Amino acid sequence: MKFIDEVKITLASGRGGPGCVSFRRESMQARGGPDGGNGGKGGDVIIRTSRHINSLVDLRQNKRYAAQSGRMGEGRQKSGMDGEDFVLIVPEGTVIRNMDGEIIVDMTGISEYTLLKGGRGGKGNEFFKNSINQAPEHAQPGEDNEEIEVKLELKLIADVGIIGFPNAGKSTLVSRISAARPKIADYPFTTLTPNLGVVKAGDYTSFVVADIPGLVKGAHEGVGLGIQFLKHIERTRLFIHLVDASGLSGREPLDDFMDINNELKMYDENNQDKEGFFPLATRPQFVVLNKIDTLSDNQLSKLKNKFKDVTGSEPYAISAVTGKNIKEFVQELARQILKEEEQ
Ligand SMILES: Nc1nc2c(ncn2[C@@H]2O[C@H](COP(=O)(O)OP(=O)(O)OP(=O)(O)O)[C@@H](O)[C@H]2O)c(=O)[nH]1
Ligand SMILES: [Mg+2]
Repeated sequence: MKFIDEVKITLASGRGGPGCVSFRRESMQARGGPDGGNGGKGGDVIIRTSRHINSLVDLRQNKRYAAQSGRMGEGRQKSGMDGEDFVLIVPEGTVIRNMDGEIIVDMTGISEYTLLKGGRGGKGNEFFKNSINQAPEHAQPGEDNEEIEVKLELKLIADVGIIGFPNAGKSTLVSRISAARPKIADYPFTTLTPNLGVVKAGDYTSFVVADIPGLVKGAHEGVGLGIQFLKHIERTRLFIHLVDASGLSGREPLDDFMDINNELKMYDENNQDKEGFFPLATRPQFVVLNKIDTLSDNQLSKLKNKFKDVTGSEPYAISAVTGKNIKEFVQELARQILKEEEQ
């Protein structure tokens, strides 16, 4: 199944109902005083979040969603019925943009938002009665509705994003630390859509990691699967930068590390004008050497030093396959996430 995270729809509130022109019927009089009621109010378009849905797939069924219009007023001062609101249920974290790409509302931490107001009902002729004109023949039309075309965008709400070259072992790591079971294989571009995994670190702490398709040098120019998947981890607090330490790829682990960081910089440059954008290159990174089961102690310590010279601190060293150092790594990650949350 394709990962659906973007949908374009038109939303419309309801028009106001027209006011009514009516005159009382009285037994001895041909025409009594005006008694036309007001039109009903049109329904609003309300956006509401739900934790029970996690994709926008259901919204693909229709292109246009509309609230009901208000009904016309009636004689005997009876108001028309208000139109029913249209409630659009979206997953938490859905961002709604207009067609120029500007954010209208970000449904993160907001449970309900009135996007469009229904039109007001028109006044009936009774309203226009005064000492000069006691028999007004006119009523107001209902107010127009509002209509807008919007783009809904759902970003995965993950705390930690895993970045790295294809085949670095990102999916293996996710399957090792969470209940998620992404596809794992010994060739690049195994992961084609992002996967989320919930990691339990102790009885009361858990966090969400996102495994995204691997990046390669030139990704910002469309090489490999491109960098469109980075948008799924724009919101994460931290990155795990996973590096294949085995050397079996034929590339230098440190080159891989630098190449990916460079791609993040390019991504930032290309997106810096987007409203609400939060740059990736400066996000805290956990630098993690994976596949250390393939290295001797000596090789590993040399490699660690190379990284330390560049980053200023010693990288983590794990084996996603054998599980070496994974427990400690997860604990450290959880500590760091809690610290970020407190800030
Ligand atoms: N020896 C060894 N192999 C590993 C380790 N972790 C992952 N691998 C192997 O590396 C290969 C790629 O693993 P994946 O988890 O699919 O890699 P990925 O980073 O998700 O790759 P893409 O989805 O293509 O980006 C698989 O054959 C794994 O078994 C490790 O710690 N040690
Ligand atoms: Mg993968």
